[in-house]
Amino acid sequence: MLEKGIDKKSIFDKLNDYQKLDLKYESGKILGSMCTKPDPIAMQAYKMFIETNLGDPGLFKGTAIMEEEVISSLGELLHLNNASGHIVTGGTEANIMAMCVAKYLFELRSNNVPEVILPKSAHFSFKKIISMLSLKPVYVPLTDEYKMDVSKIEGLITENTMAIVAIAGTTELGMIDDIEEISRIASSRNIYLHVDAALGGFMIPFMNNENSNKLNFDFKCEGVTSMTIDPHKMGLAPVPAGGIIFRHREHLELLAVKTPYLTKDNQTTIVGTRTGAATAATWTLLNYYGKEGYREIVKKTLDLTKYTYKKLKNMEHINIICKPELNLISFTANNIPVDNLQEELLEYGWHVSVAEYPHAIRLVLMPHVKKEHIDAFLTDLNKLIKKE
Ligand code: 0PR
Repeated sequence: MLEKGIDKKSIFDKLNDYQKLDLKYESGKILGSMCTKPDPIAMQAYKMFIETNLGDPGLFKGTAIMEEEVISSLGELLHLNNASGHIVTGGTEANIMAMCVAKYLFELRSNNVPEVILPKSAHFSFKKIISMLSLKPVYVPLTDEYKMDVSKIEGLITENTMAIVAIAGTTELGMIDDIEEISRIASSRNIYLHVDAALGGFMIPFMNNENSNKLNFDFKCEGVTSMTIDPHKMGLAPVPAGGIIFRHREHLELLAVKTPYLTKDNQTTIVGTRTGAATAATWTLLNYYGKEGYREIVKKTLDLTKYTYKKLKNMEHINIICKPELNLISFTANNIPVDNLQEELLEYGWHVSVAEYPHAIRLVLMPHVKKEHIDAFLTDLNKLIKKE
Protein backbone atom coordinates (compact mmCIF):
# COMPACT_ATOMS: atom_id res chain seq x y z
CA MET A 1 0.00 0.00 0.00
CA LEU A 2 1.24 3.45 -0.89
CA GLU A 3 2.17 5.84 1.91
CA LYS A 4 0.53 8.73 0.10
CA GLY A 5 -2.32 8.26 -2.37
CA ILE A 6 -2.12 9.23 -6.03
CA ASP A 7 -4.33 11.62 -7.97
CA LYS A 8 -7.66 10.66 -9.47
CA LYS A 9 -6.56 10.93 -13.09
CA SER A 10 -3.64 8.55 -12.62
CA ILE A 11 -5.93 6.13 -10.81
CA PHE A 12 -8.45 6.10 -13.62
CA ASP A 13 -5.74 5.79 -16.26
CA LYS A 14 -4.57 2.68 -14.46
CA LEU A 15 -8.11 1.38 -14.07
CA ASN A 16 -8.60 1.82 -17.79
CA ASP A 17 -5.42 -0.14 -18.45
CA TYR A 18 -6.66 -3.00 -16.30
CA GLN A 19 -10.08 -2.85 -17.89
CA LYS A 20 -8.53 -3.16 -21.35
CA LEU A 21 -7.24 -6.58 -20.35
CA ASP A 22 -10.76 -7.77 -19.57
CA LEU A 23 -12.96 -9.32 -22.21
CA LYS A 24 -16.27 -7.67 -22.98
CA TYR A 25 -19.46 -9.64 -23.43
CA GLU A 26 -20.54 -7.43 -26.32
CA SER A 27 -17.46 -8.49 -28.31
CA GLY A 28 -19.37 -11.73 -28.87
CA LYS A 29 -16.15 -13.66 -28.24
CA ILE A 30 -17.31 -15.13 -24.93
CA LEU A 31 -19.02 -18.33 -25.99
CA GLY A 32 -18.62 -20.42 -22.86
CA SER A 33 -20.01 -18.33 -20.02
CA MET A 34 -23.32 -18.60 -18.19
CA CYS A 35 -23.10 -14.96 -17.23
CA THR A 36 -23.93 -12.19 -19.64
CA LYS A 37 -23.91 -8.45 -20.07
CA PRO A 38 -26.17 -7.14 -17.31
CA ASP A 39 -29.17 -5.25 -18.61
CA PRO A 40 -28.63 -1.43 -18.45
CA ILE A 41 -31.72 -0.88 -16.32
CA ALA A 42 -30.44 -3.46 -13.83
CA MET A 43 -27.09 -1.67 -13.61
CA GLN A 44 -28.86 1.62 -12.96
CA ALA A 45 -30.78 0.05 -10.07
CA TYR A 46 -27.61 -1.65 -8.83
CA LYS A 47 -25.74 1.65 -8.61
CA MET A 48 -28.68 3.24 -6.81
CA PHE A 49 -28.55 0.64 -4.01
CA ILE A 50 -24.80 0.09 -3.94
CA GLU A 51 -24.38 1.11 -0.29
CA THR A 52 -27.07 -1.18 1.07
CA ASN A 53 -26.33 -4.18 3.28
CA LEU A 54 -28.99 -6.84 3.63
CA GLY A 55 -26.93 -8.38 6.42
CA ASP A 56 -28.54 -5.71 8.60
CA PRO A 57 -31.96 -5.40 6.97
CA GLY A 58 -33.47 -3.13 9.62
CA LEU A 59 -31.26 -0.33 8.33
CA PHE A 60 -32.35 -0.89 4.75
CA LYS A 61 -36.04 -1.58 5.13
CA GLY A 62 -36.92 -0.74 1.53
CA THR A 63 -34.29 -3.09 0.16
CA ALA A 64 -35.44 -5.82 2.56
CA ILE A 65 -38.99 -5.44 1.23
CA MET A 66 -37.64 -5.74 -2.30
CA GLU A 67 -35.92 -9.00 -1.36
CA GLU A 68 -39.21 -10.38 -0.04
CA GLU A 69 -40.97 -9.32 -3.23
CA VAL A 70 -38.30 -10.88 -5.42
CA ILE A 71 -38.45 -14.18 -3.52
CA SER A 72 -42.20 -14.15 -3.72
CA SER A 73 -42.13 -13.47 -7.51
CA LEU A 74 -39.52 -16.16 -8.13
CA GLY A 75 -41.56 -18.57 -6.02
CA GLU A 76 -44.67 -17.79 -8.04
CA LEU A 77 -42.75 -18.25 -11.28
CA LEU A 78 -41.85 -21.71 -9.97
CA HIS A 79 -45.46 -22.49 -8.93
CA LEU A 80 -45.02 -21.82 -5.23
CA ASN A 81 -47.10 -19.47 -3.09
CA ASN A 82 -45.53 -18.04 0.06
CA ALA A 83 -41.99 -18.88 -0.95
CA SER A 84 -39.11 -18.39 1.49
CA GLY A 85 -35.54 -17.76 0.49
CA HIS A 86 -32.88 -15.23 -0.30
CA ILE A 87 -30.97 -13.51 -3.06
CA VAL A 88 -27.46 -14.81 -2.50
CA THR A 89 -24.09 -14.64 -4.23
CA GLY A 90 -24.83 -17.33 -6.79
CA GLY A 91 -25.75 -20.91 -7.47
CA THR A 92 -22.97 -22.22 -5.27
CA GLU A 93 -24.25 -20.46 -2.17
CA ALA A 94 -27.83 -21.39 -3.00
CA ASN A 95 -26.87 -25.06 -3.29
CA ILE A 96 -24.89 -24.86 -0.03
CA MET A 97 -27.94 -23.47 1.78
CA ALA A 98 -30.18 -26.23 0.46
CA MET A 99 -27.74 -28.95 1.44
CA CYS A 100 -27.25 -27.41 4.90
CA VAL A 101 -30.98 -27.52 5.49
CA ALA A 102 -31.17 -31.11 4.28
CA LYS A 103 -28.30 -32.03 6.61
CA TYR A 104 -29.89 -30.37 9.63
CA LEU A 105 -33.12 -32.26 8.92
CA PHE A 106 -31.16 -35.50 8.61
CA GLU A 107 -29.40 -34.87 11.91
CA LEU A 108 -32.76 -34.67 13.66
CA ARG A 109 -33.19 -38.37 12.98
CA SER A 110 -29.73 -39.89 12.61
CA ASN A 111 -26.08 -39.66 13.63
CA ASN A 112 -24.86 -41.60 10.59
CA VAL A 113 -22.92 -40.13 7.69
CA PRO A 114 -25.52 -38.46 5.45
CA GLU A 115 -25.67 -39.58 1.83
CA VAL A 116 -26.64 -37.35 -1.06
CA ILE A 117 -27.89 -38.91 -4.28
CA LEU A 118 -26.96 -36.76 -7.26
CA PRO A 119 -26.39 -37.13 -10.99
CA LYS A 120 -22.91 -37.32 -12.46
CA SER A 121 -23.81 -34.11 -14.27
CA ALA A 122 -24.18 -32.05 -11.06
CA HIS A 123 -22.26 -28.75 -10.98
CA PHE A 124 -18.88 -28.78 -9.24
CA SER A 125 -20.33 -26.68 -6.43
CA PHE A 126 -21.61 -30.00 -5.06
CA LYS A 127 -18.03 -31.26 -4.81
CA LYS A 128 -17.32 -28.32 -2.51
CA ILE A 129 -20.50 -28.95 -0.55
CA ILE A 130 -19.81 -32.66 -0.14
CA SER A 131 -16.44 -31.85 1.31
CA MET A 132 -17.58 -28.91 3.47
CA LEU A 133 -20.52 -30.78 4.97
CA SER A 134 -18.77 -34.19 5.10
CA LEU A 135 -21.45 -35.86 3.00
CA LYS A 136 -21.15 -39.16 1.21
CA PRO A 137 -21.89 -38.67 -2.50
CA VAL A 138 -23.88 -41.36 -4.25
CA TYR A 139 -23.63 -40.67 -7.96
CA VAL A 140 -26.37 -41.70 -10.34
CA PRO A 141 -25.22 -42.59 -13.85
CA LEU A 142 -26.61 -40.70 -16.83
CA THR A 143 -28.81 -42.02 -19.61
CA ASP A 144 -27.77 -41.83 -23.27
CA GLU A 145 -29.42 -38.42 -23.27
CA TYR A 146 -27.08 -37.29 -20.46
CA LYS A 147 -29.89 -37.07 -17.92
CA MET A 148 -29.97 -38.60 -14.45
CA ASP A 149 -30.99 -42.24 -14.91
CA VAL A 150 -34.17 -42.24 -12.86
CA SER A 151 -34.45 -46.03 -12.95
CA LYS A 152 -31.30 -46.28 -10.82
CA ILE A 153 -32.41 -43.96 -8.01
CA GLU A 154 -34.58 -46.33 -5.95
CA GLY A 155 -31.76 -48.84 -5.76
CA LEU A 156 -29.42 -46.21 -4.30
CA ILE A 157 -31.70 -45.03 -1.49
CA THR A 158 -30.66 -46.17 1.97
CA GLU A 159 -31.69 -45.21 5.51
CA ASN A 160 -28.85 -42.68 5.34
CA THR A 161 -30.14 -40.85 2.27
CA MET A 162 -30.21 -37.20 3.26
CA ALA A 163 -31.31 -35.72 -0.06
CA ILE A 164 -31.68 -36.20 -3.78
CA VAL A 165 -30.37 -33.50 -6.11
CA ALA A 166 -31.69 -33.11 -9.65
CA ILE A 167 -30.68 -30.58 -12.30
CA ALA A 168 -32.89 -28.45 -14.53
CA GLY A 169 -30.29 -27.27 -17.04
CA THR A 170 -26.98 -29.05 -16.54
CA THR A 171 -23.83 -26.96 -16.60
CA GLU A 172 -22.16 -28.87 -19.39
CA LEU A 173 -25.03 -29.70 -21.73
CA GLY A 174 -28.10 -27.83 -20.50
CA MET A 175 -30.10 -31.03 -20.06
CA ILE A 176 -33.19 -31.13 -17.86
CA ASP A 177 -33.57 -34.13 -15.55
CA ASP A 178 -36.95 -35.83 -15.27
CA ILE A 179 -37.95 -33.83 -12.20
CA GLU A 180 -41.54 -35.07 -12.24
CA GLU A 181 -40.48 -38.68 -11.88
CA ILE A 182 -37.69 -37.91 -9.43
CA SER A 183 -40.17 -35.92 -7.35
CA ARG A 184 -42.51 -38.92 -7.29
CA ILE A 185 -39.72 -41.07 -5.88
CA ALA A 186 -38.68 -38.42 -3.33
CA SER A 187 -42.30 -37.93 -2.20
CA SER A 188 -43.02 -41.59 -1.82
CA ARG A 189 -39.85 -42.14 0.23
CA ASN A 190 -40.16 -38.85 2.10
CA ILE A 191 -36.72 -37.65 0.98
CA TYR A 192 -35.58 -34.02 0.61
CA LEU A 193 -35.36 -33.09 -3.10
CA HIS A 194 -33.34 -30.09 -4.25
CA VAL A 195 -33.60 -28.96 -7.87
CA ASP A 196 -30.64 -26.99 -9.16
CA ALA A 197 -32.27 -24.73 -11.75
CA ALA A 198 -29.51 -22.13 -11.57
CA LEU A 199 -29.71 -21.77 -15.36
CA GLY A 200 -33.05 -23.39 -16.26
CA GLY A 201 -35.06 -21.47 -13.67
CA PHE A 202 -35.01 -18.34 -15.77
CA MET A 203 -35.60 -20.24 -19.02
CA ILE A 204 -37.98 -23.17 -18.70
CA PRO A 205 -40.96 -21.11 -17.39
CA PHE A 206 -40.62 -18.82 -20.42
CA MET A 207 -40.31 -21.47 -23.10
CA ASN A 208 -43.68 -21.50 -24.76
CA ASN A 209 -42.73 -23.55 -27.74
CA GLU A 210 -42.99 -27.28 -28.40
CA ASN A 211 -43.85 -29.29 -25.33
CA SER A 212 -41.84 -27.35 -22.76
CA ASN A 213 -45.04 -25.79 -21.45
CA LYS A 214 -45.95 -29.12 -20.02
CA LEU A 215 -42.54 -29.66 -18.51
CA ASN A 216 -43.00 -29.94 -14.78
CA PHE A 217 -39.68 -29.14 -13.24
CA ASP A 218 -40.54 -26.96 -10.25
CA PHE A 219 -42.63 -26.78 -7.07
CA LYS A 220 -45.63 -27.98 -9.08
CA CYS A 221 -44.01 -31.34 -8.41
CA GLU A 222 -44.95 -32.08 -4.83
CA GLY A 223 -41.67 -33.68 -3.89
CA VAL A 224 -39.55 -30.62 -4.68
CA THR A 225 -38.32 -29.16 -1.38
CA SER A 226 -36.01 -26.36 -2.57
CA MET A 227 -34.72 -24.82 -5.79
CA THR A 228 -31.76 -22.77 -6.99
CA ILE A 229 -32.62 -20.10 -9.59
CA ASP A 230 -29.96 -17.54 -10.49
CA PRO A 231 -30.81 -14.03 -11.65
CA HIS A 232 -27.16 -13.51 -12.69
CA LYS A 233 -27.42 -16.16 -15.39
CA MET A 234 -30.44 -15.93 -17.73
CA GLY A 235 -32.10 -13.36 -15.47
CA LEU A 236 -29.68 -10.71 -16.88
CA ALA A 237 -28.80 -9.38 -13.42
CA PRO A 238 -25.31 -8.22 -12.49
CA VAL A 239 -23.18 -10.54 -10.37
CA PRO A 240 -23.67 -11.48 -7.48
CA ALA A 241 -27.28 -12.58 -7.80
CA GLY A 242 -28.16 -16.17 -7.06
CA GLY A 243 -31.49 -17.34 -5.72
CA ILE A 244 -32.54 -19.99 -3.23
CA ILE A 245 -36.20 -20.82 -2.72
CA PHE A 246 -37.58 -23.10 -0.02
CA ARG A 247 -41.08 -24.57 -0.03
CA HIS A 248 -41.33 -24.41 3.78
CA ARG A 249 -40.38 -21.39 5.88
CA GLU A 250 -39.38 -23.75 8.74
CA HIS A 251 -36.67 -25.14 6.49
CA LEU A 252 -35.10 -21.73 5.88
CA GLU A 253 -35.38 -21.06 9.58
CA LEU A 254 -33.20 -24.07 10.35
CA LEU A 255 -30.36 -21.87 9.11
CA ALA A 256 -31.19 -19.08 11.56
CA VAL A 257 -28.45 -17.78 13.80
CA LYS A 258 -29.15 -15.26 16.54
CA THR A 259 -27.83 -11.80 15.78
CA PRO A 260 -28.39 -9.96 19.06
CA TYR A 261 -26.96 -6.56 18.24
CA LEU A 262 -28.34 -6.23 14.71
CA THR A 263 -31.66 -4.73 13.70
CA LYS A 264 -33.18 -8.16 13.20
CA ASP A 265 -33.01 -11.02 15.74
CA ASN A 266 -31.63 -13.64 13.45
CA GLN A 267 -30.00 -14.23 10.10
CA THR A 268 -30.82 -17.09 7.73
CA THR A 269 -28.03 -16.57 5.21
CA ILE A 270 -24.56 -18.10 5.14
CA VAL A 271 -22.83 -14.80 4.54
CA GLY A 272 -23.35 -11.89 6.92
CA THR A 273 -22.81 -8.58 5.18
CA ARG A 274 -24.27 -8.81 1.69
CA THR A 275 -25.21 -6.38 -1.00
CA GLY A 276 -28.78 -5.26 -1.53
CA ALA A 277 -27.80 -3.91 -4.95
CA ALA A 278 -28.20 -7.29 -6.64
CA THR A 279 -31.65 -7.60 -5.11
CA ALA A 280 -32.62 -4.13 -6.36
CA ALA A 281 -31.33 -5.05 -9.82
CA THR A 282 -33.32 -8.29 -9.84
CA TRP A 283 -36.46 -6.56 -8.58
CA THR A 284 -36.08 -4.04 -11.40
CA LEU A 285 -35.63 -6.68 -14.07
CA LEU A 286 -38.60 -8.76 -12.95
CA ASN A 287 -40.86 -5.73 -12.97
CA TYR A 288 -39.47 -4.14 -16.10
CA TYR A 289 -39.56 -7.20 -18.32
CA GLY A 290 -42.38 -9.20 -16.80
CA LYS A 291 -43.06 -12.67 -18.16
CA GLU A 292 -43.65 -11.27 -21.62
CA GLY A 293 -40.20 -9.66 -21.75
CA TYR A 294 -38.42 -12.77 -20.51
CA ARG A 295 -40.33 -14.92 -23.00
CA GLU A 296 -38.91 -12.72 -25.76
CA ILE A 297 -35.34 -12.91 -24.36
CA VAL A 298 -35.51 -16.68 -24.00
CA LYS A 299 -37.04 -17.08 -27.46
CA LYS A 300 -34.22 -15.11 -29.09
CA THR A 301 -31.62 -17.15 -27.25
CA LEU A 302 -33.23 -20.46 -28.20
CA ASP A 303 -33.74 -19.37 -31.81
CA LEU A 304 -30.03 -18.63 -32.07
CA THR A 305 -29.25 -21.98 -30.43
CA LYS A 306 -31.39 -23.75 -33.04
CA TYR A 307 -29.72 -21.83 -35.84
CA THR A 308 -26.24 -22.72 -34.54
CA TYR A 309 -27.25 -26.34 -34.01
CA LYS A 310 -28.49 -26.69 -37.60
CA LYS A 311 -25.35 -25.10 -39.02
CA LEU A 312 -23.07 -27.30 -36.94
CA LYS A 313 -25.07 -30.38 -37.82
CA ASN A 314 -24.43 -29.76 -41.49
CA MET A 315 -20.74 -29.08 -41.02
CA GLU A 316 -18.34 -31.74 -42.16
CA HIS A 317 -16.31 -33.48 -39.39
CA ILE A 318 -18.51 -32.09 -36.60
CA ASN A 319 -20.35 -34.40 -34.22
CA ILE A 320 -22.92 -32.86 -31.94
CA ILE A 321 -23.18 -34.55 -28.54
CA CYS A 322 -26.95 -34.22 -28.16
CA LYS A 323 -29.89 -32.12 -29.24
CA PRO A 324 -29.94 -29.03 -27.02
CA GLU A 325 -32.80 -28.56 -24.57
CA LEU A 326 -31.66 -25.09 -23.48
CA ASN A 327 -29.01 -22.73 -24.85
CA LEU A 328 -25.97 -25.00 -24.73
CA ILE A 329 -24.45 -26.97 -27.59
CA SER A 330 -21.52 -29.35 -27.26
CA PHE A 331 -19.61 -30.92 -30.11
CA THR A 332 -16.41 -32.61 -31.15
CA ALA A 333 -14.58 -32.61 -34.49
CA ASN A 334 -13.45 -35.97 -35.77
CA ASN A 335 -10.21 -34.59 -37.19
CA ILE A 336 -8.99 -32.37 -34.30
CA PRO A 337 -8.77 -33.37 -30.61
CA VAL A 338 -11.03 -31.26 -28.39
CA ASP A 339 -8.27 -29.48 -26.47
CA ASN A 340 -6.36 -28.59 -29.63
CA LEU A 341 -9.52 -27.27 -31.19
CA GLN A 342 -10.15 -25.11 -28.14
CA GLU A 343 -6.62 -23.69 -28.39
CA GLU A 344 -6.92 -23.03 -32.10
CA LEU A 345 -10.25 -21.30 -31.64
CA LEU A 346 -8.64 -19.16 -28.98
CA GLU A 347 -6.03 -18.06 -31.52
CA TYR A 348 -8.93 -16.67 -33.52
CA GLY A 349 -10.13 -14.95 -30.34
CA TRP A 350 -13.02 -17.34 -29.54
CA HIS A 351 -13.41 -18.22 -25.88
CA VAL A 352 -15.26 -21.52 -25.86
CA SER A 353 -15.19 -23.86 -22.89
CA VAL A 354 -14.63 -27.58 -22.76
CA ALA A 355 -17.07 -29.99 -21.17
CA GLU A 356 -15.58 -32.79 -19.11
CA TYR A 357 -18.29 -35.38 -19.58
CA PRO A 358 -18.43 -35.97 -22.40
CA HIS A 359 -15.18 -34.31 -23.42
CA ALA A 360 -16.36 -31.77 -25.97
CA ILE A 361 -16.33 -28.13 -27.03
CA ARG A 362 -19.13 -26.41 -25.16
CA LEU A 363 -20.96 -23.32 -26.39
CA VAL A 364 -23.27 -21.33 -24.12
CA LEU A 365 -25.42 -19.00 -26.17
CA MET A 366 -26.22 -16.26 -23.69
CA PRO A 367 -28.07 -13.09 -24.76
CA HIS A 368 -24.81 -11.24 -25.51
CA VAL A 369 -24.15 -13.67 -28.36
CA LYS A 370 -25.69 -12.51 -31.64
CA LYS A 371 -26.17 -14.14 -35.04
CA GLU A 372 -23.27 -12.21 -36.58
CA HIS A 373 -20.94 -13.54 -33.88
CA ILE A 374 -22.08 -17.10 -34.55
CA ASP A 375 -21.62 -16.66 -38.29
CA ALA A 376 -18.07 -15.38 -37.78
CA PHE A 377 -17.36 -18.20 -35.32
CA LEU A 378 -18.64 -20.86 -37.70
CA THR A 379 -16.54 -19.44 -40.53
CA ASP A 380 -13.41 -19.70 -38.39
CA LEU A 381 -14.36 -23.16 -37.15
CA ASN A 382 -14.85 -24.29 -40.71
CA LYS A 383 -11.45 -22.93 -41.71
CA LEU A 384 -9.77 -24.79 -38.85
CA ILE A 385 -11.46 -28.05 -39.68
CA LYS A 386 -10.71 -27.82 -43.39
CA LYS A 387 -7.07 -26.99 -42.64
CA GLU A 388 -6.48 -30.35 -40.93
N1 0PR B 1 -25.57 -24.85 -10.67
C1 0PR B 1 -25.43 -24.94 -12.00
C2 0PR B 1 -26.33 -25.84 -12.78
C3 0PR B 1 -24.46 -24.15 -12.64
O1 0PR B 1 -24.30 -24.25 -13.97
C4 0PR B 1 -23.65 -23.30 -11.87
C5 0PR B 1 -22.60 -22.42 -12.49
C6 0PR B 1 -23.83 -23.27 -10.48
C7 0PR B 1 -24.80 -24.06 -9.90
C8 0PR B 1 -23.00 -22.40 -9.59
O2 0PR B 1 -23.32 -21.08 -9.78
P1 0PR B 1 -22.36 -19.87 -9.37
O3 0PR B 1 -21.16 -19.94 -10.26
O4 0PR B 1 -23.23 -18.69 -9.61
O5 0PR B 1 -22.03 -20.06 -7.94
N2 0PR B 1 -22.40 -22.54 -13.82
C9 0PR B 1 -21.39 -21.80 -14.57
C10 0PR B 1 -20.31 -22.78 -15.02
O6 0PR B 1 -19.66 -23.40 -14.18
C11 0PR B 1 -20.73 -20.68 -13.83
C12 0PR B 1 -19.95 -19.81 -14.75
C13 0PR B 1 -20.45 -18.60 -15.14
C14 0PR B 1 -18.71 -20.17 -15.22
C15 0PR B 1 -19.73 -17.76 -15.99
C16 0PR B 1 -17.99 -19.36 -16.08
C17 0PR B 1 -18.51 -18.14 -16.45
O7 0PR B 1 -17.80 -17.31 -17.29
O8 0PR B 1 -20.18 -22.90 -16.21
